[in-house]
Amino acid sequence: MPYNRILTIQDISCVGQCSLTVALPILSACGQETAVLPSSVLSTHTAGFTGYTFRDLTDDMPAIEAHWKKEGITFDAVYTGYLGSDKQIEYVKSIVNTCLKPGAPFIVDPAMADNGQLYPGFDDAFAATMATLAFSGDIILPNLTEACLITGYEYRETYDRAYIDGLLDALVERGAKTIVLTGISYREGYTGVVVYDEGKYSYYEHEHLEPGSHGTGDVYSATFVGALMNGHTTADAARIAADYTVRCIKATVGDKDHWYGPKFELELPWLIKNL
Ligand code: PXL
Repeated sequence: MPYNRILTIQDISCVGQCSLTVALPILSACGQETAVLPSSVLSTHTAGFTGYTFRDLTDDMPAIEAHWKKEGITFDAVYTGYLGSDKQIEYVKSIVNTCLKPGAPFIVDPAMADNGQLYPGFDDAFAATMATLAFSGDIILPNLTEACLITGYEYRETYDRAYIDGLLDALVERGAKTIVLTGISYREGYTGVVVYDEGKYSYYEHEHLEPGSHGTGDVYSATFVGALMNGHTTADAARIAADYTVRCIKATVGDKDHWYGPKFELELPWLIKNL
């Protein structure tokens, strides 16, 4: 198993099973050294809870970058998720320039929206800045809503393969290199992931389970990065991440009190075995 040092930059939602509290254990389970840069600390995530606290850590970022630079600390991959502000995105770009090893992948999950809507606290200006980060990445992991927001492509709830092809063209035109587009459904009861890599389209279909809980996108992205850094191809990493995410949702759906995040911990033994 290749052992890499990965930096992941996203928030800590203290309660809610998303972002860093998902990415760190999953990447560790994937056998990867994982460094974290918390973009902010919230008492809970923002989807379904009200009155959460929000401590912005943007202003800490330049000093953290300077210290890493002084220590000569570099990373074999950088993977970003939920970020809190435009200024933060500019700092993230600088950290990637300073600390990512030459030729190493920069993976961006533009985590900011779902089901046609931006998460609370985000606006179109933020989406435009997130687009600049996404298109500077080597691999992007948007859902359909995020892919539309970063390209300006019309969001539709129902669509066909021609619509998705048009969206992929729009992403490539803006500068996307490798695209892993999640939550694409061509028939009732199923959804899947489109991988567009070196001009080739592939699709991995899996069961569609309702209700999908918040944080499943973060489970998906962290698992994708962990599998990729274990040497799997983009398409294989996308498939492993899909299978694991479906298992996590299945482990959660029966428990109505556990609406706020996926019980991903229960399926970590499966992930470790199937990497
Ligand atoms: O990527 C999901 C996520 C991460 N972090 C915070 C969130 C959400 C989704 O709503 O609110 C703070």
